[in-house]
Amino acid sequence: MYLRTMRKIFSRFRALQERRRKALAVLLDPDHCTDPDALRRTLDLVNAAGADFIFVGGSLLVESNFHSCVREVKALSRLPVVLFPGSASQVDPHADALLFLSLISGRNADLLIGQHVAAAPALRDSGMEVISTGYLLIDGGKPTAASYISQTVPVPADKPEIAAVTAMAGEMLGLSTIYLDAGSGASVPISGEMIAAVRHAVKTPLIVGGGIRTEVQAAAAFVAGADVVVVGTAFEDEPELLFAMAGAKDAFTGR
Ligand code: 1GP
Repeated sequence: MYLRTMRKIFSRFRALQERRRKALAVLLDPDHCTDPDALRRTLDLVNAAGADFIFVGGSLLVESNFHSCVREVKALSRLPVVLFPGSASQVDPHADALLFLSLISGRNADLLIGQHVAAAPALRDSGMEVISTGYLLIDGGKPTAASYISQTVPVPADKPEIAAVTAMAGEMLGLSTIYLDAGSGASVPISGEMIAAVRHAVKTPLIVGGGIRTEVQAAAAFVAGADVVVVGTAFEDEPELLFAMAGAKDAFTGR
């Protein structure tokens, strides 16, 4: 089953690089998707704004609606739904793919390989696309749920060389995608210098998120080398902002 799985979403990531295009992912926190009417309105806006992917997941979920959230999102949007799991319990075969995140900036064995072992049988049986992803937490000016729950120290924001060699090692280990994250709600997004250093260090698709709140910040991440920019908190605070974010993407790619 696993070997037959198509790599549709990863192929889309790759195609972005090859065609010099950019993509926008909206991160939905299942804990904030408990009201069906609000979720419907949210997805109407995501669909209309021109986002490319919907990521679903979180470092810590306190509600029990993860699976219903994934199914509802899938039913209400034509966009690919990609799981961004905080643990092995955040696996649902209704999604199109799962970022199999190994927290390579940290030294917490459970998040480097432990949760993956626990999730592997269900993932194999699901036939879902699994995208091996080197996940790096970068200091975003304050502790975040990701840094606290993972009990790891983020890469210092002024040490792009550390992020670059960490990503390089991840690529050498066979991880197919790199995700640089300042953590949800970060005070400051990841610098262009940091993103560019990682961009030059690896050939994998590069996802960047955490603390991106403006069109200018999204554009800066794209210019520095991000293939996919992820927006969560800013979208929750001001949904209409998504149109401007999508504009940043389209302006960069000249569409
Ligand atoms: C966090 O990259 C995502 O994992 C999005 O962060 O919520 O700050 O946009 P924000």
